Amino acid sequence: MKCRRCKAPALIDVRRHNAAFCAECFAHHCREQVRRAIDGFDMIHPGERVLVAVSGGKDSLGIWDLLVDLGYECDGLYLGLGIGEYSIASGRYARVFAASRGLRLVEVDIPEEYGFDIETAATTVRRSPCGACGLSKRHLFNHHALAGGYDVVVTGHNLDDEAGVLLGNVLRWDAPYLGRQYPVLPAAPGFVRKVKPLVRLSEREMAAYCVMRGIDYIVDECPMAEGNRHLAYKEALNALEQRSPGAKANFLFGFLERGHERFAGDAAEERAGLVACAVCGSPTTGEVCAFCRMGERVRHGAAPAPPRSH
Ligand code: Q46
Ligand code: ZN
Repeated sequence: MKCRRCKAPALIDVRRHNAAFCAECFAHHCREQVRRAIDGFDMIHPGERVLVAVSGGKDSLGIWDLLVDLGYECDGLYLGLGIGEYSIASGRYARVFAASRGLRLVEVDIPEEYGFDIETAATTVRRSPCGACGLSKRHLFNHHALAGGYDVVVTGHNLDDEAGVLLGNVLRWDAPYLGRQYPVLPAAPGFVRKVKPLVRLSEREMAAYCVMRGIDYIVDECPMAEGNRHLAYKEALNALEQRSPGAKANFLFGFLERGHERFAGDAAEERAGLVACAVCGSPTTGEVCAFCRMGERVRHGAAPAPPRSH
């Protein structure tokens, strides 16, 4: 097996591209995929301040590394979720990576700053842990990006993540979610732009990228991930990909190119008519946003304190 680009012995094959690469050319391939995603979807403009949502896993550390290599000015934001040993270890990986590259990592510890951890919040409001976690992450990344004057938030969702979520949304024909599923969510009053520059790279490519670049990341899955429906969707897509390389990318990019527009109206309708949360100012449909309501209930009905910004 030879590298497609330089003909040296290859270290990894990428079946959906019918290609194999040596370590150096593989890093070039990953950068190219990110560059094409950014240009193709108009994600980040020159001179903008970028905030990377960092979890300590391969995708978030990998995209931070790739963006810095591509010349973007990016800081990281790590959220301490209070998920026991998993959170302690993942924070450590994020800090070590940032220090090794001389990058700025902003840290927000949810139990310390907001008085609850994800598991307790989930039980109190009778949501799944991932539901409570997702709500907290969306809220806090947006809140801290606005407070810190960033233009855009980058998340490490990869091709497998996005295709898995799409499959779930299609199985339920969830029109507002389908309308929102796009690698760029534009800025709106109270919302910073959110982008997913890893949409053209698979989970396997990101793991290989980190190994080849010497990036140490948390390999253990979050203990709350069990029972997450998306895992089943990803497995189903992996079985299809195995039989027919490229199926996953065709499914996702076919939707983005030909299907998404048909649902865009459903998502826009949802964003219209939002008002500012009485506690934190974030856009919401009710008087107090879901994040502040959740915190309030966990703290046993105490009036929610306005969140501190960094
Ligand atoms: S961290 Fe949070 Fe994930 Fe853990 S609780 Fe679920 S959503 S699985 S990416
Ligand atoms: Zn709020």
